[in-house]
Amino acid sequence: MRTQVAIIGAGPAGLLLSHLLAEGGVESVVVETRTRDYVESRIRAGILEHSTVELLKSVGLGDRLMREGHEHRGIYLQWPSERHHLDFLDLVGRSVWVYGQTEVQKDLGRAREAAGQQVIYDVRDTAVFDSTEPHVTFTVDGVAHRLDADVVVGCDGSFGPTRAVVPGTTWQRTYPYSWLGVLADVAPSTDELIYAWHPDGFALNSMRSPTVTRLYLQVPADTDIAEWSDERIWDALSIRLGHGQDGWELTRGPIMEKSVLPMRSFVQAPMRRGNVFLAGDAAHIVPPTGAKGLNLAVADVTLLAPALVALLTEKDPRLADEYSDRALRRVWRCTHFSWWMTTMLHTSPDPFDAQLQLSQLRWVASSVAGATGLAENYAGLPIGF
Ligand code: RFL
Ligand code: PHB
Repeated sequence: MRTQVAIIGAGPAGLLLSHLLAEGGVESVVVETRTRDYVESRIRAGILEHSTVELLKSVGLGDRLMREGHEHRGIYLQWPSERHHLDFLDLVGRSVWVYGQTEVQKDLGRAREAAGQQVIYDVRDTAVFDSTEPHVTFTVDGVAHRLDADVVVGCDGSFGPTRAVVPGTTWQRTYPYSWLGVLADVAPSTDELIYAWHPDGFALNSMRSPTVTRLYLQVPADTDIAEWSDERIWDALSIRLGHGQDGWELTRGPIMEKSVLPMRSFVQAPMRRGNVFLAGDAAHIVPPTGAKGLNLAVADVTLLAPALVALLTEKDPRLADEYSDRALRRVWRCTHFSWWMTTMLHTSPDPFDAQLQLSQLRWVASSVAGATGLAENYAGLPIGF
């Protein structure tokens, strides 16, 4: 097989890149190790920042998002006995949208299908070769295939094989806690997300739709999910989110899914070697507290697609040469913001940290300068920042 751009991974980065390349007249083939059903149902991120929404709308992927997604003006920041609303629209003129990554994946999958685009699911043994003849090998049902391309892009997430062929410098930070995430079949108890600091640990009240709630609890990094019965989860959420405070109630319901998500910050640079590029989680991971992972993947491919179109159709390498440096500016901004939100909201064993965190929270919630800084980063800086 031969194509112009071989893309490894059919997550949001890979499928959106394929979509944007097709808009620019460049052909691509996507290979994905999981089945399409799996990719479209795995529960991950839920918040789209302003520039992600604008980009999806501008390339014909915004219809269902506008119909079924929910625009949020801001978030609530909370600590015991206080809840403050930060209104991003008032502060920075930009909002965010609640629209699950599962829905983004379905929209992208349908768009690729409608365009007759080749996405090969359920492949095994993917290997990436960077040389004067870049190519990818893989097997499908035990049969070996080779895909030759002008360029290979690794959109294969945090555990994919492409990162290893783009050697560089890595930076990382681990955190001594994880998130226990649950999806519950119950109407959200809040109109907008609640980020709650509590001495027992952080809690987040998010949502997916008017009937489905997404909630998270800070738990120790080595937590065994078997130790968390549904009742224990709801009890902890009620305490940390402030059930009963000022008449607010957390409504309980059947838990459809629960899992423990490790937290990590990771950046690898540069995001290119020769004809092989990296985008999304393949190059960087952020802890989910700033809701940035999916949005950063979108921002990367928004820069990479025009760079590859110029390289492959006009033989103009300038944007491709600038890609890694430009993408990394935003990556480091989001890495800092995600680390800052994480360390401000997750409790540590050191009581000194708690005082600093509460002071920081009071400042963010009461000062226009503090609130604007959070709003600007959360609602997202313009692409190319
Ligand atoms: P993805 O979505 O991980 O997609 C990578 C794709 O590459 C495939 N792949 C391969 N394909 C072919 N051959 C191979 N050898 C391959 N190895 C891997 C994978 O199957 C996959 O389909 O990366 P992408 O596109 O860069 O998108 C990034 C976002 O998905 C990610 O940043 C966010 O979802 C992060 N994230 C979350 N963010 C939030 O804001 N809130 C969350 O609750 C949240 N939950 C999560 C998450 C990420 C998770 N990961 C990566 C483990 C929960 C999890 C479990
Ligand atoms: C989610 O709904 O999954 C979600 C929302 C906000 C975050 C992280 C996850 O910061």
